[in-house]
Amino acid sequence: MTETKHCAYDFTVGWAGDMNPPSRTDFVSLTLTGQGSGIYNNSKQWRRQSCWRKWKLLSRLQRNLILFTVALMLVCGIATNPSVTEHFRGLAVVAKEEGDHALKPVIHEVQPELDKLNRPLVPESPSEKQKRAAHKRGPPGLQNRLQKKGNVSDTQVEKEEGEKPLVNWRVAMIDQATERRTAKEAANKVDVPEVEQEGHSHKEPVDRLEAVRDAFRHAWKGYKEFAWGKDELRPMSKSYGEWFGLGLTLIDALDTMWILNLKKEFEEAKTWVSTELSFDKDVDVNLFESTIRILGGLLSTYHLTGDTLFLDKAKDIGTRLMPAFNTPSKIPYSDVNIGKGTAHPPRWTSDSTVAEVTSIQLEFRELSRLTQDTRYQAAVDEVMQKVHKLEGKQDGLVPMFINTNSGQFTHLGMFTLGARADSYYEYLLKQWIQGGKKETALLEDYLQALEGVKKNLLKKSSPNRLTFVGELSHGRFSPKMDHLVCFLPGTLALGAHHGLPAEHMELAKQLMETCFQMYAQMETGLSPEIVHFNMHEGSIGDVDVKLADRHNLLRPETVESLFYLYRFTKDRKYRDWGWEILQNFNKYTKVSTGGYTSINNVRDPEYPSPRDKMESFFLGETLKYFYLLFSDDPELLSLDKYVFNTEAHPLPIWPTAQ
Ligand code: DMJ
Repeated sequence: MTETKHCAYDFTVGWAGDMNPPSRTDFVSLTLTGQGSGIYNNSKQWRRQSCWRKWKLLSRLQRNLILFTVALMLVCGIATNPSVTEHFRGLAVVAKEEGDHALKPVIHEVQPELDKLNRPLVPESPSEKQKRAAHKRGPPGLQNRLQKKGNVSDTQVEKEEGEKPLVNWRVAMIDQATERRTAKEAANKVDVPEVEQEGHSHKEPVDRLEAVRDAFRHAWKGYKEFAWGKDELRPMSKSYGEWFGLGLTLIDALDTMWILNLKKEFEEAKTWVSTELSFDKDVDVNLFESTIRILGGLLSTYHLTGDTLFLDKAKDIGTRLMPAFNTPSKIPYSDVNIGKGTAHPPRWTSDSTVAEVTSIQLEFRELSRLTQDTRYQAAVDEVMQKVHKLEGKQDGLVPMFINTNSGQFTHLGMFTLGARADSYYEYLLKQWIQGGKKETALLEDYLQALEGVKKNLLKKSSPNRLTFVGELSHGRFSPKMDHLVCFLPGTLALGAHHGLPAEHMELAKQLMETCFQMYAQMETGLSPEIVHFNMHEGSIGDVDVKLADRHNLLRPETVESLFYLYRFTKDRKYRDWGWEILQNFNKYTKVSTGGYTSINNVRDPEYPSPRDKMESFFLGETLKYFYLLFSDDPELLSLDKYVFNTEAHPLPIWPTAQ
């Protein structure tokens, strides 16, 4: 049977056999030829000839239309296939990146930065709000603190075991991006947290302590393979960076390994300390950094293990740092050459920062107690006594700089609890605790400073009324808060635990919430280095982050405070917040070939932009505080027996007899 249909289009389709040219070129002739026509010939050659003949019979317009339609269908097909679009986007970006900078990893999806900064200035529609809320980690409007199912760290650890060696860092990042996608997909499927649902099930199918140990092992794997004995791992380029040339990460991590019961790793590191570590080196080190990380790390490891190897090394480095105090004012220089025994300020100034000169006391005081050599303690006590009496404070708040010649504060009128002043406040309280709560000048300075904070720096954000600590510059308030300030909730809670007013604990809880929001309100669920809080009525969000402040250096302060708050309140939400943060570190900063990297952009979950550096404090502090937060054992470094230095190295509270 042959059937010819005519439609009002200039289009002809012939299925087989009979070639019926369209009677008019402005009609579509659809010719259906069935078996019953008796002329069915399906040989290949016949089909080719017949098609070609039909094609030749078409008018030019008809042929063009057919070609155009086929081309259109092809383009639509390609455009709607996600794997193909992904591929093309990737290629475009790789091509651009290779032109820009040959060492940048593949970006899977790049939107212009500004595009994302342009958050709506007008209120969003409810559906838009929902969409954005779904993208946020944690509680938009302080509600949804439930974490999603799908433990990325588990996936990655499993993967690592059977993992093929990756060819280069670029592949490593691709690998991470794939893991992120998989985790996201998994997370989207189940919204109810596996670990603790509302009402607090005490069943914990995910072993959080083990997850921290896994994270440590992963960080250590990178350090061991690519940076053994060096200061810092550069995990993306599988290399290392030197700062002092003293194995900084290894020393900073010693007591963490002991606490996490990673015996094999600890023994390897100890062997390196006993056979390789030498301080007899012509090298300039920063007094503060080497005191809190190296001296502090060695002292605490000595206390935990009882091994005098660490005490001997502590004494060696402590003694080599002492020339820093040979200044006209007795306020120490920032830098010391530990080989030559000389010290000097930075090249551009004779100032030291106040935090640096007032946050070395716990360590030197402990060194004196252990060695019975009073010189260490005498040097650092003198600094505290001088600072105690100095002019230039405002309600107990200290400026950020102090001159090593005159012994006076400089850059007067600027007050912060962030960079350059932070641990001054922390060490006032901790020295008082370390010394058995007898040194009342320290306590007075601490209490007065807290009054100064309340009076000058404490404000509430809009719209959610988060309590935050801003800064003061010549009487002008700035709603800027460094992530570093997040040590404060923990310190306040510690003070309250040691008998200071209960209102300190209340303030600690409020600030803890704020510090958590600095993570939860970011697209990666990781805090930026600095935030600015909104204070005007009608603000859409509480937190603004400037382009230059979007990095995350794997810092510990919020996790540290979560640990204190959990220890003292036993409120499990602090653990859940910490767990959320740990998972986001795993999601966005874990490098599959080993190690974790600091990142440039906490607002871009598609491309957080790795900085290729694992800071020693990630192992020394961040992972240690995670472990202590998840541990059920209050006797594991009891806060009635130990005080942690500002690098998370526990030192004993002195027995009251002393
Ligand atoms: C650490 O070295 C210490 O915690 C210090 O007090 C502040 N900076 C880093 C961590 O952020």
